[in-house]
Amino acid sequence: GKYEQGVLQASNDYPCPKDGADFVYGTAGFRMKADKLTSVAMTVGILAGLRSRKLHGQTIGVMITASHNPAEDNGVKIVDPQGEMLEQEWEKYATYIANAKDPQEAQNAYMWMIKEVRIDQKKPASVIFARDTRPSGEELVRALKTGLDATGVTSIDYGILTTPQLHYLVKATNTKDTSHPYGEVSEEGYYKKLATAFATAMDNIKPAGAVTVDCANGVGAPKLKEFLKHLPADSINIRVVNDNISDPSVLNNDCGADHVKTQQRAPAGFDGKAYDRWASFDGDADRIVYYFQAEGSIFRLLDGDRIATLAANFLGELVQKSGLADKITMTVVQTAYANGSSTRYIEQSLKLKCECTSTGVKHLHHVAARSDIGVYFEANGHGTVLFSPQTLKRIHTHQPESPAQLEALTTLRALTDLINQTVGDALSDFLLVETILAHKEYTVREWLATYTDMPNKLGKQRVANRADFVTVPDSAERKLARPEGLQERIDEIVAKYKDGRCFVRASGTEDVVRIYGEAGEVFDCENMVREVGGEIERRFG
Ligand code: 16G
Ligand code: ZN
Repeated sequence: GKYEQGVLQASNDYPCPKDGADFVYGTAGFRMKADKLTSVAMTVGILAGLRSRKLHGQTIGVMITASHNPAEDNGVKIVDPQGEMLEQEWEKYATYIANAKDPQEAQNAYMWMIKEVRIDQKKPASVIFARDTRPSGEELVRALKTGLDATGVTSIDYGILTTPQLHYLVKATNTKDTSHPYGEVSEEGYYKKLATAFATAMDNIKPAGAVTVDCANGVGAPKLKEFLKHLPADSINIRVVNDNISDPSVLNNDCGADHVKTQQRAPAGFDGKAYDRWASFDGDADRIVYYFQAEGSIFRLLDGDRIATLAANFLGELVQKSGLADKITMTVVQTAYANGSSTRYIEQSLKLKCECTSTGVKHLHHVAARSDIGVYFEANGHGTVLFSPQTLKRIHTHQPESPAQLEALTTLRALTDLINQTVGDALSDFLLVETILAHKEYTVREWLATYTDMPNKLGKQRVANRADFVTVPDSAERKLARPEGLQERIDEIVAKYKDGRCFVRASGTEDVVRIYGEAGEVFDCENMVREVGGEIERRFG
């Protein structure tokens, strides 16, 4: 073989830690304390190269980030050719190579992969990579590069980027010589694509007034500022806060989308007056939530559910006004954590199809990709809109029959460029929301008033073994198959509360089970979730 010697050498340079860390490629790739991750980054280089060779030299991406986690954490994640997440089947290969205990085992694992997946080592391999602002990223990049170089992979280091920017570049690279290039293959090209689309979508429309963006002191800050240079002055009235990327200790600290969503309160540095519009990105800028304070400092969150309903509403109107309503259907994809009122609003007011999937971006993305237009958002603010290739073609070839149809169609076409269709993108989603608010002349208050959330609570409970909590297949995690009898007991509790809904699932990211509940009254909701939590603590804690 060609590169076995290289693999041996590379894992000599970056040996697996002696305490035998159990690395697992999960929903967010590998993620942990950064100093444990060096050998893993090297093996990801090897694996990304194999993946590229397997796919005939198509370019694969590697992103180094730990998103909303603390600054001392880091992570490594592989991006497939169209900007999607790594195919699930390959997660176990990534796990397998990362856990090779010594150089010899690493070499064996590599050779096993070549045979198992049938990889032709003579095929070209190409990988592009980037990292967020975490200082540990530099060392991880060196390790990654060692794995790539050792196995003859052509690579490009894009330096510091947001996660969705890297996804964009992967797709742009792999489509550049096709009849439908996704965009110019550069960071600049990404800004130009968004800026042009935004300008078109906002043509003759008055911007929605001042907005403040909390960038979690992460990579979103410099990138948002860079993007703004591509916009004509006064096309948006924006202020960027929490933009300190020189002090790692402040990254995601008391700020950012995850903090705002889980704490249900404004970030550090909040100085908004009543009804001022604010948004928060997370640490790698793939999530966004909006919020404001009502009179009496009451905090109001406009989360992923709100962005999904806003986007679905507006896109639906555009499709109709363009004269495409009988040719294009739209689906909204949510998880069980979506507020029940948002689901009812989508089905009953917007008259759209709504589907519920398991938690995790790949599940939502997959279901959304089956529709003409698939709008998907997790409540936590990660989401986007997918247009099927056929739908894109329809939108671009449709002949408008009136000036009004042309106007709607022009905006719709611009939105297909404005929306990052590879993955949730805080910057792109931000521009989408700003566009919609401007068109609809909505204030945050009017946006919130489109429907009223059910009182809800997200609790968690430590248990002896969370793997004992198994959900029913195809239930979108809304029902437990095991532990035996627990679901029946939950149903009994829920039945006591008016309009109650409650489900329990094991977290994929924390050693707890999560308990989500909704009920007609705040007081009932609190009691119901507490009662279910108590039951679980007593029997399984
Ligand atoms: C991961 C998922 C996120 C999900 C979260 C749930 C991806 C890229 N990320 O962060 O979508 O909301 O897990 O966490 O899929 P939990 O399992 O702890 O509730
Ligand atoms: Zn993120």
